[in-house]
Amino acid sequence: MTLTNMPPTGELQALDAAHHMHPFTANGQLAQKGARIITRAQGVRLTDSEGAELIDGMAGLWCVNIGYGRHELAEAAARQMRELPYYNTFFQTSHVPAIQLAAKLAALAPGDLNHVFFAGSGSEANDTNIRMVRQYWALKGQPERRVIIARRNGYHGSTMGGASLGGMAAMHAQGGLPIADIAHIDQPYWWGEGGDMSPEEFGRARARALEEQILALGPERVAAFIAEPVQGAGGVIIPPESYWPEIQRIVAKYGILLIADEVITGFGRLGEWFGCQSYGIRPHIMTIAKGLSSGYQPIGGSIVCDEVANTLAQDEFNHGYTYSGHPVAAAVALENLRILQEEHIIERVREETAPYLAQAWGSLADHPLVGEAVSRGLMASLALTPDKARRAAFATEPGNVGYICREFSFGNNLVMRHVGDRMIIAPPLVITPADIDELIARARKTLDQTYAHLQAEGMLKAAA
Ligand code: PXG
Repeated sequence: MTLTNMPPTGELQALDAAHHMHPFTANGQLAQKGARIITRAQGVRLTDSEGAELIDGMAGLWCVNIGYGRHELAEAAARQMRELPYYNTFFQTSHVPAIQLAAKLAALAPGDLNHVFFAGSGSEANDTNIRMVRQYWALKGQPERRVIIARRNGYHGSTMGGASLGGMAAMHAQGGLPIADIAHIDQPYWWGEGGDMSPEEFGRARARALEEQILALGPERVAAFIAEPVQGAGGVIIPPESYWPEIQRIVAKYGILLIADEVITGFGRLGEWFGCQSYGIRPHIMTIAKGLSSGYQPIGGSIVCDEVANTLAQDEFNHGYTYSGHPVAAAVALENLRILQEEHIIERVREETAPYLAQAWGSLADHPLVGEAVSRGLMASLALTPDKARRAAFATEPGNVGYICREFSFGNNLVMRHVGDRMIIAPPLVITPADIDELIARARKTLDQTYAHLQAEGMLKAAA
């Protein structure tokens, strides 16, 4: 549909409200207001149905790593659809795109992560991981090792398995989650939960919570620990440097499997191919999705180490999806990886844009409303606070101020999300320093407007 024959915005909004159920949305509320309708995109910019141009500070949903408008991916999809639009890999068949993508991922992934099980999304891949680690221990003669330890405020997807691994209280509150044999420990969120400890002390303490949980459960019952190198949906929580080395030590000590959920941190977000490389983490399994295809096609998967894959190979693994390794999605992912590699996009993040963003975003810390402004690679967050010195929360319900800030941001044509009262960005990896300057200018204006609004409404009060 071109802009010339597109129905008016109001008509589209009415149809949307009448028939389209949005994810993670109070649909009644949205229906009153009307969704903003995005019609086109190029580079790091979106266009809406009214012709306004927005900076996409979230790369879609943390996924459009190479930016919008890359026709090479459209060509790859069209070529593959003409040649072989679909075939499965279940019953002793394979196809070229799945083979090539698996081999490419094995080459890119660190260590002996040499085997790929494909899924349609990050959630599905984490469901695979639950099945896979439990089956691994069963084949090892330790079927009682079933418990997977995860973290509160971690995000691992929205399927029953993924949401169970995740530590989102609001998700667990609906639908009887988590499933059995999942345990949660606290997150390494120093600004919000670190109290009087230094970040390094706190990072070690929160890592040791893993050891305490293992001992409480009984080490012989623990199958795996899963975590995001940097929590994304939880609010871009960057762990203290002391955290991951201590986790790594504990995982090795008890011989449990480590699953790194790289759905957001994979494919360049932290300035390396994988977030694990940025932190020196050595996982047995990595969850991937999003940046694997830059969101141009839905595809995810698990990259698995030799030991786990070779053990699983001893028996039939009773698991798989119709779209595991979908040829069109795999062909598009391959083209995406080619572009990331040949255009040195990840090196540019590491050497140029991440340091630039760190400085520009960090400069927002001088704003009266900002408690901390932090980034790692091209993911960044800031904490809104009524009292910087005390790292205080607002007296009003958590998330109210964040929501107000997000509304101003949207009004300023900047897509910046809120998670509670943290504001977050994760722009396409092709963002330039000039784009970053524009993003920061809009973010600062947004903070000024939010501050003035809170002042006028008497909302600058700290919680007791
Ligand atoms: N793991 C991580 C770390 C994720 O961020 C998933 C798994 C699930 O992937 P799928 O492809 O099934 O969505 C994710 C997804 C948000 C938001 O509000 C984040 C995600 C998805 C939807 C919303 O930040 N991350």
